[in-house]
Amino acid sequence: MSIEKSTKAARGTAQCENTNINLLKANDFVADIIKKEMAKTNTLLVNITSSAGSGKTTLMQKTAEKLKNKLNIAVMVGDLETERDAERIRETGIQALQIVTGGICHLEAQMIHQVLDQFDLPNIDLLFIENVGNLVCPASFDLGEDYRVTLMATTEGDDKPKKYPRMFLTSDMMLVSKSDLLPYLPFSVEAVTKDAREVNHELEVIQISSLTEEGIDKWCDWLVEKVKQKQQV
Ligand SMILES: Nc1nc2c(ncn2[C@@H]2O[C@H](COP(=O)(O)OP(=O)(O)O)[C@@H](O)[C@H]2O)c(=O)[nH]1
Ligand SMILES: [Mg+2]
Repeated sequence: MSIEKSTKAARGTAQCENTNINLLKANDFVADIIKKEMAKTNTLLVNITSSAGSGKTTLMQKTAEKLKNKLNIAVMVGDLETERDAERIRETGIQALQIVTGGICHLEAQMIHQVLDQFDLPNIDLLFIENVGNLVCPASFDLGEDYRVTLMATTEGDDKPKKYPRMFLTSDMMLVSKSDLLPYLPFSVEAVTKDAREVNHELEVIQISSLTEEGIDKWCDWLVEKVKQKQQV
């Protein structure tokens, strides 16, 4: 590459970095507004992240089934296209709103804030955000959540926490999902937990299966406890 070209490329990169920094600053400003809104109504906000297909929507359905008689639950779900996940979640009888990002690979705080008035927040104990499926971009965007929970499916391979450290560093909980498939896969729960805790030593870990319900009660108890804590504040 010529000096002129490489200087131009370097300037381009610097501009991109500045744009990214400004974008993230703007995002954090709105995330703070969301936090304040949630504090007013004592609504627990949980951001669910993972790769595509790790079982987020199935877990939302299972969680709604288990907890809807105990807590008022609602979900907002982000995807690049279609209403499919919101339709699946609505079948359980709870409110679910689809946010179609139109190609954007993550949800931003502004997208959440824009739809908040469609929820009766004073009557919602637990609001989930099912983020767009990938372990990269959603890691950088604070959505004002109280907790970030990342699903790590047994079908993805147990080497992901060190490859995508930011997601695991910024999460409070890792759910090792699809545990019913463990007998058929070369996946070590011990190894994935060790790697994830080397990235984030405070990370909580629960092994779950939405199919056999392994770990689902433990997950639901965790949620109920966090809702209680939020409502005591
Ligand atoms: N074996 C197994 N399959 C699951 C489990 N949870 C979800 N799946 C399947 O994994 C696929 C993707 O699930 P989905 O909930 O749509 O994942 P999402 O893209 O993360 O929302 C679907 O075919 C589900 O039926 C589980 O606990 N065990
Ligand atoms: Mg989904």
